[in-house]
Amino acid sequence: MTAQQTDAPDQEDSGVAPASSTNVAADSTVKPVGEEKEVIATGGALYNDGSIDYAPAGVQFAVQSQDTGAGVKSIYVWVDNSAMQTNTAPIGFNAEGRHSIAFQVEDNVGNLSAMKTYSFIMDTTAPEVKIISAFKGIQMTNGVYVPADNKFMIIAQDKLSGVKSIEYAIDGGAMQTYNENILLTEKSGMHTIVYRAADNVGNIGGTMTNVFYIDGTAPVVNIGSDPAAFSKDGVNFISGKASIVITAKDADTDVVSIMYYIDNGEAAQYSYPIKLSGGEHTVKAMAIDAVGNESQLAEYKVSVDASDPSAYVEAEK
Ligand SMILES: [Ca+2]
Ligand SMILES: [Ca+2]
Repeated sequence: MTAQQTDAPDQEDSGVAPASSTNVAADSTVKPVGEEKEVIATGGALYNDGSIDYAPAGVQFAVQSQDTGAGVKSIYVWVDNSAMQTNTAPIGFNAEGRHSIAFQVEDNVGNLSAMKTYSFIMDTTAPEVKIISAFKGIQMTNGVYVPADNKFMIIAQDKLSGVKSIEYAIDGGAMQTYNENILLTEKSGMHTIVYRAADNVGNIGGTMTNVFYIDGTAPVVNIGSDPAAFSKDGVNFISGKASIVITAKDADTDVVSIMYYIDNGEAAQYSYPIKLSGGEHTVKAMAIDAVGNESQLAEYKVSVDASDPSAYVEAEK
């Protein structure tokens, strides 16, 4: 059948007065496809990435023909690898992937046009989309915690027509276009980011949901002693055998580090117990939680009384 194309004479040599006919019903929604104006698409917008057209599911193609002479008699098409058919209706496709329509037009006096082929890629799959947290969240029993200044990135991939847009919304707000990393401005507590992506032929993925918690509060640090100090005249007295004890609690996540300083010395990692020499001392401490929040420096002044009391007997005279 394909040998017919070599027989096609040049239509301009027909010498017949100009007249035209078309066998495709006019449709105000039709659009030319690529450079092959003979093929038009209906039922969905096409996208061209510079090398080939992409079409969504449901698209149909019609072959337009025109003859400035005796008029068009038939359009012959070869759809993908199927046998030649006389085309009478728009051509639809089911499978995702590359397709082709080869076509040839015959006029009423037996002239055949050259065979042309239109190729496109059907894209029926929405992009895959995922969200990535800059801070690797801390898993607690009620959920995953991130710091208040965390950033989220949304990444979408589409293997055919490509990603056109990503949208997201925070805490039930309006969907907005994703252009750059999402920088949180929310406060401690539970939050939700919903997000989705669309490809260039209009396939929109399902809405994904990311639930997370913000830990925006630093631990609370307390410095004391074991046994407890004896307070006298506003001074905390402990014996040389007592230990300095530092505790820290975090409302949302865990305390991962407690640093302490004695008398403005070098910072050290706290481990129980701390023993002090006799005299006046100042102990300072700070704690860091699992998402990196640092507490204020807590301060504790203590007087270590390392001398045993003495007892004496006074002789009566
Ligand atoms: Ca796609
Ligand atoms: Ca915290």
